[in-house]
Amino acid sequence: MEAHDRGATRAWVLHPDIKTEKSRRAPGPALEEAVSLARALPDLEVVGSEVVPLPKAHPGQLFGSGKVEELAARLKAEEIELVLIDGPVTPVQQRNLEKVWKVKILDRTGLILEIFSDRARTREGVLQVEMAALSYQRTRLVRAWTHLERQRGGLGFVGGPGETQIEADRRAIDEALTRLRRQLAKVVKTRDLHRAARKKVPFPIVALVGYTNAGKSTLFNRLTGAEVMAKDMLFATLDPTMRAVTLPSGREVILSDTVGFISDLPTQLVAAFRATLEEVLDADLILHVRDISHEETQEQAQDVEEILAALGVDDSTPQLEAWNKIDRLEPEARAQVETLAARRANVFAVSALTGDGLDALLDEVSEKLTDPRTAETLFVPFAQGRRRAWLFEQGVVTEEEQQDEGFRLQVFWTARQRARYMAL
Ligand SMILES: Nc1nc2c(ncn2[C@@H]2O[C@H](COP(=O)(O)OP(=O)(O)OP(=O)(O)O)[C@@H](O)[C@H]2O)c(=O)[nH]1
Ligand SMILES: [Mg+2]
Repeated sequence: MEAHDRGATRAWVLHPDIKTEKSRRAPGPALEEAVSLARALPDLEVVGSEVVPLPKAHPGQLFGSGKVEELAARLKAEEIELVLIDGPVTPVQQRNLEKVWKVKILDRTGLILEIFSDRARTREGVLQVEMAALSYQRTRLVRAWTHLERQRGGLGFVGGPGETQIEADRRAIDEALTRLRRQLAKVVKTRDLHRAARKKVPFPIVALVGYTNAGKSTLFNRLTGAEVMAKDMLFATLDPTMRAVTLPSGREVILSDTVGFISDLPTQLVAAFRATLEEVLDADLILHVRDISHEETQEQAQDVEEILAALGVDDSTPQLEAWNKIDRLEPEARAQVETLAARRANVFAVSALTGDGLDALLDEVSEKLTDPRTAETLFVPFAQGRRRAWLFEQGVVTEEEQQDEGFRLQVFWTARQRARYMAL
């Protein structure tokens, strides 16, 4: 979003509460989250917000005509320039509403893409956001194409007055996507090399994951003494950061802080950020940070688990949950949360802000990482070079001898590494 000379863009936030929607969210917290998302964009002033109850979505204008008129009057009186609609808006609905309301419209995906694009700092981050935005634009072109009508989108999307123009736009997008994919592959490769180098350092990797604003960066900073931006703002962190830390037990680990998750994370973003998100697949331990003081903490945890599962994280990576922000709870609620956490082996009630509960959590992190190792002899045929390379990457090879048909290797590894090798 561009900065306006005459101050912030005046914005209005709408959460359509569609009764027929299967994955309907509680409207109150959903609207609150949408407003937080809007606030996460710079140079934007959220003038007002509201839930719009809808029996069903209208194809042409999303809302019923009475509501559209009513909102038109309000938006005009408030001099609104941008309306954020927390949900999917079809290109046709968008064009129609922009015309009657004389405002610019951004839907949830468009808004999240704008935030990501504002946050991207590294080359990889910038490329990933560009790819996600283009893939999104492309789907809007395809849909508009069936209507052969002019349309505009939130990120200054291309408009095309007819089939040929749209076909041309689509081709241009495809070409741009191919270019980006190639550039990204190069960046990822460099990073993979760094990662391989890091793997040689025998420190296990602990990945912090969680819903946006759960307190990952606050915890990261507290444990590492780093100064990653931690703010009461959605998607404060975009680019992954890694730091070595010595735990109280003396054990050294590498802690990684990364982008937070959100419900209905645009698929284009998940696809584009796969490389970044997949770092958690490589982790030796996943630390799921939850804002236990949030009214939707349960739903948020479920969203995070779904995204982790979609990325391919399975039970082979040990997981711990940090129920964060206990300092925000009333004494009674806090005692209850602490009792509940104490009963579960992998759950710890903590406050990243005050430091409460962190010692117990870190002891368990150390504990979980000291997997017993065993020695074993393996035979790897020449044809399985990839498996042999993996063993070296993991740093588990203690001896190697070349034979007629392959290599005989002595390894010293954990049960988890063994299982992963077998699955290769
Ligand atoms: N009261 C309280 N506030 C906390 C605690 N941990 C984090 N916060 C606050 O919660 C907000 C979000 O914290 P971050 O550390 O930026 O959250 P994050 O998970 O990194 O968020 P993203 O980077 O957006 O995914 C900040 O205002 C923090 O100060 C805590 O234990 N107690
Ligand atoms: Mg963060």
